[in-house]
Amino acid sequence: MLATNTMSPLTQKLLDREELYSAHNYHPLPVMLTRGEGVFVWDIEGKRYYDFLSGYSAVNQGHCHPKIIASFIEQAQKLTLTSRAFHSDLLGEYAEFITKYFGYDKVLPMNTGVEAVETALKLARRWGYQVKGVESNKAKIIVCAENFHGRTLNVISFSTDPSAKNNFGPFMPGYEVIPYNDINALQLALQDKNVAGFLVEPIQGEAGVVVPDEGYLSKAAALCKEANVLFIADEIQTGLARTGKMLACDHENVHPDILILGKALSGGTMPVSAVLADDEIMLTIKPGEHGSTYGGNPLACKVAITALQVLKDEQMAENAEVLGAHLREQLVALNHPRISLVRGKGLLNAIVIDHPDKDAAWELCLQMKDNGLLVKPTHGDKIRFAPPLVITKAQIDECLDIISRSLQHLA
Ligand code: IF1
Repeated sequence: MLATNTMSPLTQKLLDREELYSAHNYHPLPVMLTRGEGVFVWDIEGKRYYDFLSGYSAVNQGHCHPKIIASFIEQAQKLTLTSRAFHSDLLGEYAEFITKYFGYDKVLPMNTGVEAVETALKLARRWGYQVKGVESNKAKIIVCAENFHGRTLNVISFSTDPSAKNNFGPFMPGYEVIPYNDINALQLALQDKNVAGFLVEPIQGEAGVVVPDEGYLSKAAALCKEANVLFIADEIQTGLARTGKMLACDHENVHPDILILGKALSGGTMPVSAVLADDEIMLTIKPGEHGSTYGGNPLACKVAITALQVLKDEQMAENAEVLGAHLREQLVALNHPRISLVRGKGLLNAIVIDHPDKDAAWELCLQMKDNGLLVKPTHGDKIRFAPPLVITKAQIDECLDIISRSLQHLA
């Protein structure tokens, strides 16, 4: 049976309404969701699916985690926002909790991931001028090709993805793009005395879960230290237990100079992001020089404490490590002629589909949808498999069966 792109009249009606009134900046799979719990989501017809995208790794703790939701409701009925014009009792509690959790002097709380990336870049430049002694207005940040760090004009200035960048110019100067996973290229770029930072994803998510060579992160961090350049890790997607360790950098015992977190920091309830650094870097920004209306709001603080606590209490990193290895092993064992590659770490994985039909990955995703599993292709031929970290082995095996049955339709 061919995958169905057809849907119920009600779903079609809701899709049409969305099409009419909402911007067309995405091309979602034709499914209309209305409820989520743990590893499952339900559509408006009551059909249940495994969520293998986890809200782009924002619901690592599972949809509507009961403890996170309880914290959200409790705080939402008490105090949600004071602005930073006044203190709230929760900011200090959260700041102490998260800085001790990851081992930094301070945190600068923001909301979306890209705001945290922008904040990290501002801190790196400011540190470059005021501490390292970079020439005025000449600070450079090294980034990697195929990066994804968000959608603001500054951040897409160093994107190498035409669909994210074309016809949005003019762009921000001060960035040098080098190949990912290339230590020699980094060593060369670090010779420039005006380099303030190196911004890198420990695993490139949007590029299709590109895992660098063993040792790349630790060598890169060592080279940055030698060159007095800040190693800036964007762990917005790879962090918070997703890759089998609390941070992807932990696989190589790398302690970034600036750590950027987002997505699952709130367990998928609301935008919460954070930048962590030690005082030498963090205190280069003085009162009134950076901020945001919602940054560090009490609701976000309360939710983030619980979201971080349940990761440890429920040993989600350990679970991701074990079940990720099992998932990859079984995907390889399918030995399907159209799967050219299986790669990933922990429960951040992807398969690469090798097929003359450029829509093959999309068709496969439609088939998996019909069979009760939701994923979506990235960059055409890669399908990311990133379920919530609360998934069980039995559920992984059920999903492997769904994937296997769906692949049978891929000639
Ligand atoms: C989209 C995926 C992309 C990120 C990393 C910063 C941000 C993201 C490593 C910005 C956001 C989201 C954005 C979403 C698609 C999704 C994504 F890989 F996670 F699937 F694009 F790469 N750094 N990733 O992954 O965080 O401002 O969105 O909170 O924009 O299409 P944000």
